[in-house]
Amino acid sequence: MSETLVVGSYDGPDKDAMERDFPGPRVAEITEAPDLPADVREAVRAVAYKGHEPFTAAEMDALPNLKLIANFGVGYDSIDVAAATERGVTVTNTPDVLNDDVADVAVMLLLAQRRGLIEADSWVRSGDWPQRGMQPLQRTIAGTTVGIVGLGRIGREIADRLAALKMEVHYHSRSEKETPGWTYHADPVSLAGAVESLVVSLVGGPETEGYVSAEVLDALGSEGVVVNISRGTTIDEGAMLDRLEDGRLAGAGLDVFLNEPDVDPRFFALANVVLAPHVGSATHATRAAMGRLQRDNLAAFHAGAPLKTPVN
Ligand code: 8YV
Repeated sequence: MSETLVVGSYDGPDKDAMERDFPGPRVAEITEAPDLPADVREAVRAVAYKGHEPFTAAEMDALPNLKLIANFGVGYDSIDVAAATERGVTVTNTPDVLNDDVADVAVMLLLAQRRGLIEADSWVRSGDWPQRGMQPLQRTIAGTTVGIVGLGRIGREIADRLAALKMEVHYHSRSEKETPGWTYHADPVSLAGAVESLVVSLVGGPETEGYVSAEVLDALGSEGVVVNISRGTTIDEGAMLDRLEDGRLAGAGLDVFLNEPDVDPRFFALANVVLAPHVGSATHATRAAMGRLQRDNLAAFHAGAPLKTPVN
């Protein structure tokens, strides 16, 4: 169907399926859409969107017959959904199929930071273990407190896993949820003040920008570790770096950054951080499921059937 403009790069089975099911115009980034010939732009009714660059009203206006943006990813903060709604454009995303993998990465980062995995690996790999003796002692996980900021679908999976590690779960979200045994905090400062580790699992976008503020990080304190698997925007990154550098924060485990993949080089000099290149959903099975859901939304749209996972 040449009415689908495919944005971004797809690999492996996704690439083949996209080519088979939705042949037609392709661009690497949505900013190239306005440069397409007018007849191509006017034919576009759906966009298969894979990317984290802003998809703004200007690009929507360059596609006058656009009705659907099918996003590859659960987070759609790069898409101006309000502008889409105003223009009668529906946005779909790929929720749920990635919850387990993203939650696993949150746990991985927390354990790796708390138990010194990066240092442990180099302790052995360097061949210096005989000279260096034992690695310094690390911090325990079981019996300690953890706060989840944002108890959505992924946040719940994280909390379930950390509860299984015998952590005492606290959380903050817009409203209190059905969570026997977990402690609700109406504001993030109160949450951070009550816990030893903080895991950020918020949606991205303007409403959560800098939500984990300097004040929240100060409440977490010099023994505290922060983990972020959401978006780089949800934490005041400059405030976090200041505190990681001078010891007002014990450490961090981060899968997401401001301006990624151009990560602030201040992170590279820090021994108290564990860093990952936005790999939350990066497994064969989950990426295949995300691609499938994106294509199912596109297929439903072209068939005039109800969309699988609409956002607006
Ligand atoms: C990305 C993610 O979509 O789903 C999300 O919101 O952040 C990731 O799964 C992935 O990096 C593909 O762009």
